[in-house]
Amino acid sequence: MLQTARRGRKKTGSEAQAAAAVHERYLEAYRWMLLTRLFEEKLASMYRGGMITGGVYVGKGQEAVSAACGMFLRKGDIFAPLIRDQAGRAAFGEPLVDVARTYLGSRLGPMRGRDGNIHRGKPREGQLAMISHLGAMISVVVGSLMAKRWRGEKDFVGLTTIGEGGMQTGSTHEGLNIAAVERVPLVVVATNNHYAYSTPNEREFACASLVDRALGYGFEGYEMDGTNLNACLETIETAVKRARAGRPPQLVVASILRLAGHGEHDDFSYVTDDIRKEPFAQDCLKCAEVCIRELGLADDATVRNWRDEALRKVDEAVATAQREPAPNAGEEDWCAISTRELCDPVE
Ligand SMILES: Cc1ncc(C[n+]2csc(CCOP(=O)(O)OP(=O)(O)O)c2C)c(N)n1
Repeated sequence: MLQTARRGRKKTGSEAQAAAAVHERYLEAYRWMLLTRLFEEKLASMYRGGMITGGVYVGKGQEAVSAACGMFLRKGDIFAPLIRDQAGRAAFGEPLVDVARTYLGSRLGPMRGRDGNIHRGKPREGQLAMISHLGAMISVVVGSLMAKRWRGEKDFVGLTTIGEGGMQTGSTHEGLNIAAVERVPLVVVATNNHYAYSTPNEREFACASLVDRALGYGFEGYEMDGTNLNACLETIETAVKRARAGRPPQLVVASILRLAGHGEHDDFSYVTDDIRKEPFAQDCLKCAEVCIRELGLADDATVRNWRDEALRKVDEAVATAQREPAPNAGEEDWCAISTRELCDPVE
C-alpha cells in the first residue's frame, strides 16, 4: 500500500524499507509515464506538421496501466504490447531512439525503416512485434510460452494487452481458451478505454463487466482503476507473480477513458460530455502528480527536473533519428525481418 510517512505509528526498520521500495517504484513508474506523455506529444505535433508519414497512435490516459505492464517483467519473459503501450515498452527496455527511428523511417531502426509506427519489436529480447490490435497476439504469446516450456526453460511469464473492442473478437476467444487449456503462465491486461475507435461500450458487449469472462475461460480475474497508478502496480504485480508461480492464466481488466483519438487523425468528437465527467475519465498522469505532492514522495523541483530530463531525452531521440539515412531499396536485404534479423539465434 502506498502510504504517507506522516500518519500512524512509527514504522519498524523493515516496514520503512518496504514502504520506501513501494514509493520508489511508484516514482519510477511515474517517470516512465511522463517520458511517454512528452514523447507522444512530440510525435503528435510532428504528425500535425507533416513530418511523420502514416499514423501516430498514442496511449494518453493509459500510461499507468501500460507502465505497470512493463515493470514486473524480466529478462526471459515475453511482452506483446499494442498501440497504447509506449510506457510499457519503455519500462521493458525499448530504447526511445528506436521508437523515433521507426516513426521517422530510419534504416537503423528495429524494423529498418519499413514500418511506420507501432508494429516494431525485438523478439529475440522478448518483445514481440505487433501483428494486430484485435486479439491476434494472445495466441502468438501462448505459442511462444509453449515453445519455452518445450525447450525446458523455467520461471518465465508472458504478458499481452488488449482493448475492450479487441476482447470481442474470435481470435481473442481462441487465444484465451487455449491459454487456459495449456495452463501457460500468461497475463492478459485488458483496458476498457470505453471506445473501440468510435464504438461505445454498449455497442461492444452486453455483460456487466469483462472480468466476468475470466471464470468462463478458466482464468483468475481482477478489476482495477486504470487512473490509479498504485492500483495498477499492485494488481499487475500480483497477476505476474501468480502466473509465474504456476497459477492459471490471469486476466486484469482496467477502466479508463482514452484521452486522445484512436489515432492522431481522429478528433474523438464522438466522446460524449457525460462520459468525460466520469471518474474513469481522469488523467492518470495528473492523478499521480497529485499523489506525489500530497504524500511528499518528491518535491516540486525534483519533479520539474525529471520533466526537463525527459524532454531532453525526447529531443535527443528525435534528433538522432532525423540525422539517420532512410532505407535504400537497391541495397536492402528484403528477407523477412522477423526470421533472420530478429528471431534466429546469433551464431
Ligand atoms: C480485423 C481488423 N478490423 C479492424 C481493424 C482496425 N482497428 C484497429 S484497432 C481498432 C479498434 C480497437 O479498439 P480496442 O480494442 O477497444 O482498443 P483501443 O484502440 O481502444 O485501445 C480497429 C477497429 C483492424 N486492425 N483489424
